[in-house]
Amino acid sequence: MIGRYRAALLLAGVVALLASAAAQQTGAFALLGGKAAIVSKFWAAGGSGETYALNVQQFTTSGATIKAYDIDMQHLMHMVIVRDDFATFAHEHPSFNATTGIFVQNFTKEPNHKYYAFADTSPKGIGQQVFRFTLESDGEAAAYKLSTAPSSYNEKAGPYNVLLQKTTIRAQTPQKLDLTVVEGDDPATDLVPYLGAAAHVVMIDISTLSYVHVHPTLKGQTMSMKPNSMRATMVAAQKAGPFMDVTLPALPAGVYKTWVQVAGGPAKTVYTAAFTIVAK
Ligand SMILES: [Cu+2]
Repeated sequence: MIGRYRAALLLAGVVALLASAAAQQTGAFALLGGKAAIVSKFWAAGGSGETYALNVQQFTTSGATIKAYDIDMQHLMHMVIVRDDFATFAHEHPSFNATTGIFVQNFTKEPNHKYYAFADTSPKGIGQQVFRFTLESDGEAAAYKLSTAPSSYNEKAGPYNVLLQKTTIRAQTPQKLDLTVVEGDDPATDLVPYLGAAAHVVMIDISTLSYVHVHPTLKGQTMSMKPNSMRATMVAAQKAGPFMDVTLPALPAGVYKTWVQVAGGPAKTVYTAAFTIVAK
C-alpha cells in the first residue's frame, strides 16, 4: 500500500520531471507481440513555429546508452508519426549521432493536434523494439470523430490504386491477404522496391495504439493475366509487385488504421494508401 507521504513524494517527483528542460518522455512499448527489452526516451525541442526536433535516445535496462543498432530495411531507425485522428501518416528516417546515441528527426506538425510517434529500431543483439511517444498539441486539440468502419478495399495511392483482398478480417488468426496494385484498369508495371521490400504495411490499433509493421512478398510468377509481360516484370530485379501477399500475425479484435506504402514511376516516388481494417 502506498502511503500518503510516498504518494506526495512521487507526485513532487513527477512535477519536477515535467518542469525539467524539454520534458522527457519514457516510451510505451508498442510492438504487437513483442516485449520491451530496453528503455526509450523522447523529447521534442521547439524550433520555429510548428517545427520540432524529435529526439530519441535509448538505454539498456542497466542504464547504458545504446549506440549499436542493426540496419533494418536500410535504416537504423524508422519513425512513424501519425496525427491523433490518424488522418496523416509520415514514415521518416531520423539521423543518428553515434557518439551520443541520439536520433533526431525534424517534424512539422499542424496546430491543434497531437501526434503519436513510433520509434522502430533493432538494437544490436536485442532485436526489434518499437516505442510510442506523444507530441502534445499546442493549443486546444481539435475535436474529431474517428471512423471505426472498415474502409473500401480499394484505396488511391498517387497514380495507383491499392487493392486489399478484404478490410474485415478475423481476429486472433494469422492470415494472408492478397495485395494488388493497379494503374488505371491494369496491374501496375512500374513498381520498384521501397527500402528493400516490395511494399510496407503499417497498422495501428486505434484503441491500444499498438503497432504492426509487415512486408508483403511477391506472389509466385504464374499469373492468370498477361503472363508474358508480367513474367518480364517479375524477373527484372528492380521491380516490385503488382501481385503480393500480406502475411498478418494474429491480431487482437480491434480497428486498425493501416497504411500501405509502395514506390514506382520514373522518379521511384513513394505513395501511401490508407485503409481501415477491422479485426473481429
Ligand atoms: Cu517497412
